Amino acid sequence: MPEGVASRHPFFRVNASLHCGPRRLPLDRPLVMGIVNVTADSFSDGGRFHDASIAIAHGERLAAEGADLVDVGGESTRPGAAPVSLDEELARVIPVVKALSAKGIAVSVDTMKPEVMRAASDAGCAMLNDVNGFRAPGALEAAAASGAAICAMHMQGTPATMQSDPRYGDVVAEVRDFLAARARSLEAAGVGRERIVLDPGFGFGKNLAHNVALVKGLGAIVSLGYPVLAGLSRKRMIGEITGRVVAERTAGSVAAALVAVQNGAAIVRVHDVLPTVDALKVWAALR
Ligand code: 7PJ
Repeated sequence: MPEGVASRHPFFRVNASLHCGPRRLPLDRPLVMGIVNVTADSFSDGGRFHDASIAIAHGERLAAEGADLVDVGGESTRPGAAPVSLDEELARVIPVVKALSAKGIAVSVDTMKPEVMRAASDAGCAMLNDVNGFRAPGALEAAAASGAAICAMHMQGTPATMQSDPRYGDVVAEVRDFLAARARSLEAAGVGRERIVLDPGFGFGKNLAHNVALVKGLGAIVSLGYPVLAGLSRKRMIGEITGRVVAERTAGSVAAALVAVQNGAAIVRVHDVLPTVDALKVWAALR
């Protein structure tokens, strides 16, 4: 990333870093998180990465394409998806975390289950990423016991019900206040603020108007003072705006990632790492 990005951007800060156990991820430029699904029914990968060795190869490829970290998930949060048992989720995720971490790749684990958080920490993960915001009993304690970075996301409702008529008074203020409260709870549980990342949770109990308001109003969440992660890649809102099916949402997703970064996102969570990395290089050089 060219010099000067940090000094001319509302969030990127010279010398700032995200603490992920012994590792530090720089926060003076936008970071790219690549998505590795180890589920049987994830809507955009069709279960192709169910096999651990395929997921490991996919994670290595995303790292080679320039991902700063890869997010490994074994539980689909698609509306109406079948719940995954603890044993099944552990069996899917932990071998992938171990293998990718052993190759020096920073691995995030997308889970709502405290037992998976603990096993993933033991396996060397760099980040725990919970779409439920560490609200399950024992999740705050598991976050505190880990040295990993902690990404807390906002979700209204549960994955099974969240897309049936979500409602807000002021979506930006409600999401901001929820995330501020989760950060306070994490810190009270013993998670240092240099480990905390916040995420508005695009598409999790939000309709298109809510998602658009959150992208435009991202600055209100950025101003809480924590790095903000934005996950817009291939989501329904990209389909609603472009009229494209999941497999044709790369360009729309790259555009969304750029706008999120422009509005202060520190990390973008994406399927299409290579085009996103290139787009961010051009963004940084031309802005
Ligand atoms: C997100 C996530 C997101 C974070 C998923 C999908 C659905 N974790 N896990 N933020 N989305 N932190 O990738 O479409 O937006 S699963």
